Amino acid sequence: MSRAAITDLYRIDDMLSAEERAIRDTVARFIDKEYLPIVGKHFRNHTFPRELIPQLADMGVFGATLTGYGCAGLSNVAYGLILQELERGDSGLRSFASVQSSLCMFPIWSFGSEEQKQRWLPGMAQGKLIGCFGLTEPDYGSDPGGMLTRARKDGDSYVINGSKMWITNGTIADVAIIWAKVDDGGSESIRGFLVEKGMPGFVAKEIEGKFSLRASYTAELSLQDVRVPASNMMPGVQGLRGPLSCLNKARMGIAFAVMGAAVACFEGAREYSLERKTFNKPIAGFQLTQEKLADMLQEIVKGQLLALRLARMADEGKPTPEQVSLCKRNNVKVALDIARVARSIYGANGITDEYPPVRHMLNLESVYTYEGTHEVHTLILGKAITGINAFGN
Ligand code: TGC
Ligand code: FAD
Repeated sequence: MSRAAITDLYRIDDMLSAEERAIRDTVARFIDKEYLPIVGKHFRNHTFPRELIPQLADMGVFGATLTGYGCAGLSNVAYGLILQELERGDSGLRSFASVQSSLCMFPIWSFGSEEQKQRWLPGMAQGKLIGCFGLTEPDYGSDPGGMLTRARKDGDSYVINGSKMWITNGTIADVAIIWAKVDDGGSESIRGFLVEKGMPGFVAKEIEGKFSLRASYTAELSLQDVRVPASNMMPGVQGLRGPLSCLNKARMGIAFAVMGAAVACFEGAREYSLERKTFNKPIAGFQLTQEKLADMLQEIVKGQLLALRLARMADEGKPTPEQVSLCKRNNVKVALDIARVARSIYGANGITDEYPPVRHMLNLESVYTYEGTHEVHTLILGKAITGINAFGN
């Protein structure tokens, strides 16, 4: 049995269209040829390979599911497969694409004015303009409804004050979608503003000291009396529903994508276990190693089937938030478990960056936390199951 045949034990490939397989294979080749040889260096140096952005754009990665404005108009399944390949490379590369596509282009496409769409979407699809999404604040992560960032109406402008924390792409973004409460209202007053690089009072600072997602930029954004034209407010949505509906899209992509990290760990560990000998035989020949590999493969197959079903539901209509939560919660957890077990198969070698599992393991700790922590998704499901809201009071 070939390596690929083992990983795709359930012939999920047969459930994909020719177009879906083609885009996946194109991105897979790009990852193998262009990205895997350099990712280790970027992870070590805490840098992101910006020179690859035009190639990602040429493959239709940015805003892949959107129509018009130079976007590829692909299915959610195709988008999931693209992200899965990017994350087989590194969660940092996938994060870049998720934020650009699901958290910036999607809200502008869904809630922006025609002028905003024309201004930003074609350049973002081409990778010439980069976006970031500012929801989380230093004191409000899981409960964004408590945000302190405020936008005060002043003539034809809004004046924004506040700070946003842990913002992917923040230091390289040309536009930041900043979610803020308007005129001291409650969470029902939340609006999304397009804050542009260079606007006076707007500063993005790289967060240092990360042990996770090192091949990705993550920033703290500070906004002090930033004056933005009223025409930079997205007219199509108000309230927490706005940012949370973008998160549905992004969470779905992540749930699909993390299986890529799991596949990288599984395939690497399998190969290593066939070569590495102890007690005069390959460690793959020990029953305990085989159990590890069997558990990994089983969870990959289950996770991929779950993600495929979710993406197909998205292609047919809108999946419910709890359907999205179940998949994000399951798939990130199993991917993280797989990365840890794969790391153990490499023994001491597994703690170095010569092999990928420890990098994936560290990255997946962030993925476990962002886009709704594992616990937040547990409570979203708990509420759907019982009808009782266990958040807060
Ligand atoms: P709650 O009262 O439940 O809801 C407020 C309003 O929002 C609506 N809503 C949703 N709408 C669309 N999609 C969803 N998933 C929605 N969930 C809720 C709800 O219907 C209501 O609408 P309306 O019109 O009736 O007012 O709100 P809550 O304050 O109790 O909070 C619920 C909770 C905890 C689930 C939510 O706040 C949450 O999901 N918290 C987690 C925050 C989070 O995920 N942050 C992610 C930041 S972005 C990020 O991490 C990017 S990482 C990117 C990368 O690098 O890949
Ligand atoms: P907290 O909300 O302080 O939670 C701490 C712990 O308490 C968690 O375990 C949590 O599950 C638990 N907890 C909280 N409330 C409850 C409860 N009611 N019941 C049980 N347990 C609870 N945000 C953006 O807006 N844009 C981005 O681009 C972005 N990129 C990110 C990139 C990285 C690398 C990281 C690490 C984060 C990023 N985030 C981004 C932020 C991310 O969304 C938040 O970290 C996340 O929502 C959790 O918020 P917090 O870190 O403040 O944790």
